[in-house]
Amino acid sequence: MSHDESPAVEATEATDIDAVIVGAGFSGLYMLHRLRELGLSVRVYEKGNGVGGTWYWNRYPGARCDSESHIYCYSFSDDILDEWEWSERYPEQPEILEYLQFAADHLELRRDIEFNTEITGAEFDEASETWTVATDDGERVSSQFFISAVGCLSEPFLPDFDGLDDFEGEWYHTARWPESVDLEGKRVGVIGTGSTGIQLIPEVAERAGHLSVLQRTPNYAVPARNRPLNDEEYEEIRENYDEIWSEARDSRLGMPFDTEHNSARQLSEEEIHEALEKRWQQGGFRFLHAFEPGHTLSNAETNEIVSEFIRDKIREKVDDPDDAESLVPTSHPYGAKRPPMDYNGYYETYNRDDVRLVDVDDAPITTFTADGIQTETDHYDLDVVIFATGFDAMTGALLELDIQGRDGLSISEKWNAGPRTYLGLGISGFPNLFTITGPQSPSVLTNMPMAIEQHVEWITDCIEHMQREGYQTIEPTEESESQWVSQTNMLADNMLFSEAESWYRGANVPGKEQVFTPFPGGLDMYRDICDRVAEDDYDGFELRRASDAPVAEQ
Ligand code: N01
Repeated sequence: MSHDESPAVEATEATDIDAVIVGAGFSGLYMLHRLRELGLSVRVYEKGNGVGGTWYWNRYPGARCDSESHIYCYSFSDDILDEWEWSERYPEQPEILEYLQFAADHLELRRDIEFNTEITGAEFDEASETWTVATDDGERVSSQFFISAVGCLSEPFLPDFDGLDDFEGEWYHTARWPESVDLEGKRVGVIGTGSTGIQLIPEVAERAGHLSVLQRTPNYAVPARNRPLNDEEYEEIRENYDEIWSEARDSRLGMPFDTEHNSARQLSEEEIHEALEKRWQQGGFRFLHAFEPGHTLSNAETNEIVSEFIRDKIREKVDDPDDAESLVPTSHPYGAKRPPMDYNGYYETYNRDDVRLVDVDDAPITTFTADGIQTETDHYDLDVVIFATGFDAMTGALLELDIQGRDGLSISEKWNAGPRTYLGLGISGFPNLFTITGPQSPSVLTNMPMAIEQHVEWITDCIEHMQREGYQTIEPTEESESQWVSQTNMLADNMLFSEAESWYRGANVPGKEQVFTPFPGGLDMYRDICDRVAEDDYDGFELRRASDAPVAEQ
């Protein structure tokens, strides 16, 4: 063991199966279904006590998906599409959870899932060319394939505030929200105004006696314009599903929305305003389609027009001019951070007498006390504090698995200067490890189920190919990995992402290496690249037969 003295997996008797999958959310469930169809023996390990992944853990008031419900679901099964009906334009957390439970039952997936079980380590054994995976209940399982379906936003990030242990009130992180929390009449503080905070804050204001929102950076919230879906509308969606999915698959964001192909530069001021107002009324991610989304995200001039349009809308909604200016984002361009959605009057919430905006950029939080939060200038008395402070995104949950590849090299050692993958699907030095929506794949920059289905289907085809051709292992070459990392960085450098301190770049976690992690070229471009790689005999990967010299070096 050359790199890490402690083995990831203690040596005891292990069981043989074909594939281990970690996580029973959208990705893990579909991966299990597809590999079972190939005839593989598969086991899924899930740390929660039910299916759902993100939608199992994020139960905070107001939790809802910003992708429209009719496309935030599996497209692969006509049965599931026929039998399920979404009730609103954007699905609420309990409904998505119910949907995933329904899909798991429909596909009879639960018998291969071990709930309440955490992976404590995974180690690649070079002699047997298999993975040995250990769980927290002492089980060890050996398998040919090890597949991470842990998601991109799964490891909560809790800032390291002084004095939190001394706080005598209750505190919660939104991504570990208990079954029930009573906020009625209490003095509540919310830290964080990202997508989660913006969904949560109006709901908490309704329940709490008094709410203090501790904001460090204001954000650009666009109205979602949620509403119930009526029968005719649903009928039309059902009739057009083939077209909807085909457009979604061939789009940049995995969403079948018509895009204006104009850049703002070609339009008069009046035409620009009209285009933006039309999309503002449509709401949600459709707003991002007022101009070609890639253009808005890469052209500073166009972006400034869009950003200024939103700033004016914020000023119109907030009564107090000081609060309005504090809520107007100026430190980053629109879209350089993940755009949040406003479902229920986020900005108007600050017009309530029982809601106070606290600018913790001007006067940062210094410590928690027994009865609240002390900033550099004031003390806020609080009964409950809610951390809407986000995630150790993209890499956090994967690194938690303590994966060791060839020569005992761990992923955290390999990634000490930031994540390195080939296509976000595989990692050199880690044979037969697949990472669904891994770093450097489109994932969070798209409608997630579309990105997940593309990955799961690519992995399934790859494993089928290996079985057919008699290969034991597949692993990216270091060269292809380096090229992919450079290509992803180059695309990101040509966009405006570097102008925000975002979780896309790991900038939200102190000490984390700052590298832009999702592939920013769009799902359509990415799908073409992956298809070409497969057609070209898995170009950039090395395939080996059992205990053999390489069969095909690409
Ligand atoms: O987390 P975030 P999130 N002191 O990292 C603040 C997805 N999502 O959970 O901006 C004070 O965006 C931090 O401040 P700043 C979606 O992809 C999806 O909201 O760093 N404040 C920020 O305001 C989203 O982007 C849905 O200055 C501190 C906030 O906490 C992603 O999840 C719904 C602080 C964190 O914002 C993450 O969103 C909800 C400190 N020390 C979320 N540390 C769907 O629709 C952090 N903050 C599917």
